[in-house]
Amino acid sequence: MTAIVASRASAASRGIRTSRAHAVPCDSASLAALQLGHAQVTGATHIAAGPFTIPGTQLSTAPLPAFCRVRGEASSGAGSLIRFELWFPDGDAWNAKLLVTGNAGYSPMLAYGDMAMALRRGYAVMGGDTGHQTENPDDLSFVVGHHERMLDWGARSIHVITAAGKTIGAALGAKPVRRSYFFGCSTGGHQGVAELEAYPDDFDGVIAGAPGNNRVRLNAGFLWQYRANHAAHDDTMPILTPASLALVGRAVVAACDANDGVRDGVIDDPRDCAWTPDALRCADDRASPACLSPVQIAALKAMYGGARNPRTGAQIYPGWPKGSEAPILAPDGSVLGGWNRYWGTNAPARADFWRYWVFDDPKWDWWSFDFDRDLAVADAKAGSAIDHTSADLSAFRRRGGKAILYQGWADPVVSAYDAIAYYEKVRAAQGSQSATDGFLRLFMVPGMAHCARGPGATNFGNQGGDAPVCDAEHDLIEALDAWVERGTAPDRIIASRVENGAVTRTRTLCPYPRRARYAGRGNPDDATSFTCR
Ligand SMILES: [Ca+2]
Repeated sequence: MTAIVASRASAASRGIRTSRAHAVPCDSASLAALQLGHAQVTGATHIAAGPFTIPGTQLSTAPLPAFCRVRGEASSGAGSLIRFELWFPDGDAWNAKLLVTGNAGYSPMLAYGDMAMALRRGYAVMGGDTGHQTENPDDLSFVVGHHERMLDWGARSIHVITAAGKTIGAALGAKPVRRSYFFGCSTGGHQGVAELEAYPDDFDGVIAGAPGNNRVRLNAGFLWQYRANHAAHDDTMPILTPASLALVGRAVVAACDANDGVRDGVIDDPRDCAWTPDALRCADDRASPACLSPVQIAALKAMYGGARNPRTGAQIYPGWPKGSEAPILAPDGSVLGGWNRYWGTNAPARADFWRYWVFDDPKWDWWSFDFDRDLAVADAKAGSAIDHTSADLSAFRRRGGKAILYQGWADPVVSAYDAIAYYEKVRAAQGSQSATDGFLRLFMVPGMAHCARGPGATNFGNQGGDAPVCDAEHDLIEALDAWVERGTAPDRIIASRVENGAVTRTRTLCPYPRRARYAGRGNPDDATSFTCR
């Protein structure tokens, strides 16, 4: 408070006029004078209304209202540097709430699309770089010799910048931040779950999509896929190819699409799908583009089965569901999904994770990895720093927090089965479905790949832009806000399928374990033909 008073005085002494009485103006000197504890404002710029060019890209956001763009640095201790931005809407536009966005993969990139979306709704929004500064977003060597950066990346960076953001927001708006929310998917989902567990006072509400919070095991899952897809010690010839996955995807959908009562190219719940790879076995046991060889079938079965401890047989990470295999192409031809994005071609996906986060060995050999002994090493070294899989969310529940988890059934990155396993663990710790429903709900999304897109109805305010209808029944942030502010829990979320700018299908998403069931009559492209049961 002292700092805020001091900076008001300094602004006044320089004759700066502000549109709001007592608000700290949007300029670098005034904001740099704020006492932020482990953070410092390094610059502030007023941005006029209009499209905003996303830093480091040629892309622009949709038009934004005028805002103050604050840049800052935070630190959780020696060796830690976390860069962040906070965007604060002009004038009376601020809704007195702060929304903190999460990250993707191991990238320092901010979720500018999400920030723009929330800014337009009146939120002060922020995002940080996880404590990772390298030119190449996939360079994972930044943690070598810096264990604290692993801690920052996993969760602590969000905690540290959120504390700073609350003070900066209060200074710019001349009133306290009344509500704070977190919004992220993938690594952002990981960060959201970490916040629920480790920093339950940071947020009144958390949205965590496709959470990668079981990170060591997730990367072990990728490694398992790679090894299943190659003859031992042979990195040259994958057993299954993207074309094989497309073949499998077509067969799986043909076999199981109608199980849910609607033939729409989407398997609503892959647990109902009894298809097995043997159905594609080549008649003469020789591989052809139209069928699978015995070796390919064995590889596919190993992948569906998921990683297991060779000594105990315990599941390390579940396999990926049927319906998540095939490459998904965007209209521009880019590949959005499919196992091939993460199984690695000549080296396992995220090999650098094992090299730099676990073994400190740039020459680490994935063929020597032991899924018993070496996984224990990984759990102790990296898991202790970055995994957030505790079922104890009681502190978050006690403080009145609300959390929405969501997960695509066709996600080839985070296995839907792992997201469900985490949810069920939390529910068991709560003791009942109703106690869990009171503060935490998981929405499974049929036909959605990683965080967004896919053959299903996958738009509900989750992909850097507003849902087609921006209200609590159709949009994640609005749903969370209604739950926190008014106690209106999301009993369903209506997702839309948007093609060429038009809504072509709507579908009800239900709080797990309920599913949207087709009533057997009515338009199957209309959410009103489905009920949660
Ligand atoms: Ca279907």
